[in-house]
Amino acid sequence: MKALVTGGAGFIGSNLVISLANKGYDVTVVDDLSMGLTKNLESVKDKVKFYKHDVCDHQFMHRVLDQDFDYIYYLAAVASVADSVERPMETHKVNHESVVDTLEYLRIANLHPKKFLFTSSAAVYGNYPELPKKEDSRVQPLTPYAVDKYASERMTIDYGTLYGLNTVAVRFFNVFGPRQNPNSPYSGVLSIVTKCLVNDEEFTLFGDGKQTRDFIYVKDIVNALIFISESEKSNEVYNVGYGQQNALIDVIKMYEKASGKRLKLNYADARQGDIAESLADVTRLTQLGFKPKWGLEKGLAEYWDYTMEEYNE
Ligand code: UD2
Repeated sequence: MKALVTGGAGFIGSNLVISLANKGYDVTVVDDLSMGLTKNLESVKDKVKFYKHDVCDHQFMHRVLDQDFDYIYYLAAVASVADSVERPMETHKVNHESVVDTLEYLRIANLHPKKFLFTSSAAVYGNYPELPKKEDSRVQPLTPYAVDKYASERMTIDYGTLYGLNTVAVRFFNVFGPRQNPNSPYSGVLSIVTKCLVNDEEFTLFGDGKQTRDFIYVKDIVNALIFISESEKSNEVYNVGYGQQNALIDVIKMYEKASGKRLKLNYADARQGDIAESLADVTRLTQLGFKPKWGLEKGLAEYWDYTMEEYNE
């Protein structure tokens, strides 16, 4: 089986590539390393074909797509919401135009992967209070990032229904785990907590800690992506979370237990625009037959073990 993973050197991408390569897939990665790192793929570097290249180079992407993949996982993106607000046009090229160009090339070159999977985000739901978020809940994309994610997932589904491609889109909730980069204030909160625990640094908790999120371990995300792409069903959008709502402060406590360490907390005002509650309705994914293997507590424990191994190397 031949798989293409764009953004395969990033946080979720590298976890996916490692899993696919270890399952025996013939994996090709396109990543310009603007956010990803080659060291993320160190363990599979002899098994994976790697192109350091921008997905916005359409001629290049067409040549890659001509290799006729069975599965295409489209994870390349400027993953920072803040960056999309600073540079809306540039991020639009990556987060939307490159996706449409890929779909269009599949159409005109008459290429028919078993699945084209686009990765979207819970950001498309915005600030409406209705919970849990169902795939057909109202959307409210409040930033260029969210607009582009929503537009790209619609294009993905429409290319499926209009031109007979097998496509799916997934909306990630709050993903955590190995290789998530903690170095921006907008990095995933648990990567920042991890860094603080390792270095005995103070963690700034924005708000009272009662804000809730549907955190999901990256290995369950990867299993879900593979499961969804291998399923018969196409032209559908799936929420990917656990369908469990946890207060940030409770997750921190769970993580303290898993790590055997105490986090030094510094409380600060809630971030402007911070969402109070987030929760996925995962009925659609569950009905497809997917069951997560890890869960929050085991995921946190494994994330900590991984971090310690890295730290002691
Ligand atoms: C997630 C996505 C974001 C966007 C948004 C849409 C991530 C990393 N971010 O933002 O891209 O899709 O969902 O709803 O997945 N926090 C602290 N201290 C810190 C950092 C964060 O207290 O140093 C808090 C933060 O204020 C928030 C919570 O932790 O209440 C989670 O923050 P986050 O940035 O990991 O994720 P979120 O859900 O705000």
